[in-house]
Amino acid sequence: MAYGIEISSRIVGRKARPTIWMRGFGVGRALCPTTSSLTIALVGLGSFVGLSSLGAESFELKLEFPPPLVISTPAPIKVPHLEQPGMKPPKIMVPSDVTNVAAGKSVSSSDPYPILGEPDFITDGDKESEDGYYVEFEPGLQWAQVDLEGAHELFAIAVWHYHIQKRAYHDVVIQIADDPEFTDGVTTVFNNDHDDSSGLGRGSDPAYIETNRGRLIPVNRVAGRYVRAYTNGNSTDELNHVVEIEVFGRPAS
Ligand SMILES: [Ca+2]
Ligand SMILES: [Ca+2]
Repeated sequence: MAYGIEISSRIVGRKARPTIWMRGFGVGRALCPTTSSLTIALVGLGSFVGLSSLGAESFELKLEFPPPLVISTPAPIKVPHLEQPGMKPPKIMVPSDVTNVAAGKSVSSSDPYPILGEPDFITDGDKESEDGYYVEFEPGLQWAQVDLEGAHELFAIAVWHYHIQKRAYHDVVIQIADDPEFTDGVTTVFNNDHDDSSGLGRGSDPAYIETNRGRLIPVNRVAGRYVRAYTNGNSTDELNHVVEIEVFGRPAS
């Protein structure tokens, strides 16, 4: 596998910071994140029962991962309902016309002036987690919200919060809605707020340790235009971070 060095300049707060990293061109992503953020692997057709309604062609959704780079000092993770590390992600079959419809879309947030970064980092296709790649929101329950710019039929959502340290985020809640205020057609597709401290309702999903693989969440063909992702601090500090959100779907017919 050949390697190349790419040099770019990232904005950190108001300062431009040069960043150098290596990536594998052999199996890594191409240079255009909007076309390469999703890789779909062909799976033997007909080997999955109950998918005929998806159409003649269905594929297993495969995420593309940034390099596994854990460089921050370890910190205790004292979280109840913590999932065992190394759990396999769900296998999700999608029709062939499904793409990452969040790529390049506009992002708003509950914290209008992030401590670090810009909300648009969340849909820019970069999933590394070093300084300059994540948005940092103030303490408390915060959300970031992607506008898909039209109703879509959704099959999966993937979220990367911060993965250069092993940590778990509190009150991870992912919702889909028809309106930007989240009052119309709200569907919760992930909720690990076990004690309802968020006020969004008690969730039964487990807390989990962040890795470069993010979190892949199945969505059962929910229709909606907006995707909102909440957190309320993490096992290391009270701050909130998001590196990337991917939303896999197709325009609603
Ligand atoms: Ca990003
Ligand atoms: Ca909670």
